[in-house]
Amino acid sequence: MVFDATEYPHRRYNPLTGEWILVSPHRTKRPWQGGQEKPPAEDRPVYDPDCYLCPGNLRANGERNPTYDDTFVFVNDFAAVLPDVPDLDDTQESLLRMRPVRGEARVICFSPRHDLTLAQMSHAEIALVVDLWAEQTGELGRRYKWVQVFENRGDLMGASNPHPHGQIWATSELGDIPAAEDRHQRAYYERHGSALLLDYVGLELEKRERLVLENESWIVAVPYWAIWPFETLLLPRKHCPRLPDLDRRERRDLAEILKRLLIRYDNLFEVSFPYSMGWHGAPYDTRDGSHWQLHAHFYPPLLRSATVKKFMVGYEMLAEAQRDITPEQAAERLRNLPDLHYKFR
Ligand code: H2U
Ligand code: ZN
Repeated sequence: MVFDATEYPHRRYNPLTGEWILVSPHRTKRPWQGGQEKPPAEDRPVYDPDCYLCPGNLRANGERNPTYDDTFVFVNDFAAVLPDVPDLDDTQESLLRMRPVRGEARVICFSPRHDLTLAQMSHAEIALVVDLWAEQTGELGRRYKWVQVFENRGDLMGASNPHPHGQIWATSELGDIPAAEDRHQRAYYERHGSALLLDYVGLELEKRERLVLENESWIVAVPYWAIWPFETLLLPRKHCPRLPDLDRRERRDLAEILKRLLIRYDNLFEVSFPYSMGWHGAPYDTRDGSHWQLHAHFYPPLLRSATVKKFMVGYEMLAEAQRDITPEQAAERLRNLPDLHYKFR
């Protein structure tokens, strides 16, 4: 017997977090008689009088949105973190430890149009969202260690509203995932004298089997250690620690590659594709960001059709994450999809 990674179960290592994932490529043909999700409603009006994000409308706390023309940011009316929290000593010796956390949460509308998604916006409109992500990150980074820019898209990911929007949570403490990424990138840099994710970009450009898209400034790959079936990692080709460090060219190219990626995702099952995405830049308590390479994670929950979702249950909850199709197979499917959105065909 010869080991073939497209046939035999194996584990893959995630060098960013130090976690392992179980890959079961022989399992893709199993039948599914479980739950099916409803595909999202596709026809939305340009303006919805009941939407709390549309221009000019009232929000839950009674404030009225301005009649904005492109992007719009406001403080989350139900913020999970607050700026004013009293001090508390961390009782490190106790089994019952607690630490206070300070922060701010904001909501950002990508467009005044209720009916659009990022995939359907123009390059110029997406570039304004990129600029806003960068500007907000820089501003909050002056006061907080961690700035998490993210988007939850679609009912399946628990988005509360289809209006194109994202969120930003800034916190005085690093979350567990960025803390692990920081530790692993730092250790790699100390050992090799180069940045982990820049070396990874080089590897993916050389091997090409997990590459989905590339342009002058960016690449998109299904990472070797991907957990979600069609998970991707978006990375700049050159060293860049944080969103505000991106130059004009990189921002323009980012808008271009984002649109192409999101169109491919929509084309995969011909449905407005649900996902959670977010940016990881160097924590703001680090002066020297040499070890850290900016990147965005895309985590889509769909598995084999618009209606069959991947569940992280059982073994995944109790032992470690698991996937069926290999990252290489997922990358090939994404790579072969057209650049033209299915709605315009
Ligand atoms: P999600 O769709 O990703 O849940 O983001 C919507 C956010 O908008 C959510 O965090 C906030 C919710 O707290 N929100 C307001 O700030 N004002 C409102 O009037 C309703 C929802
Ligand atoms: Zn709306």
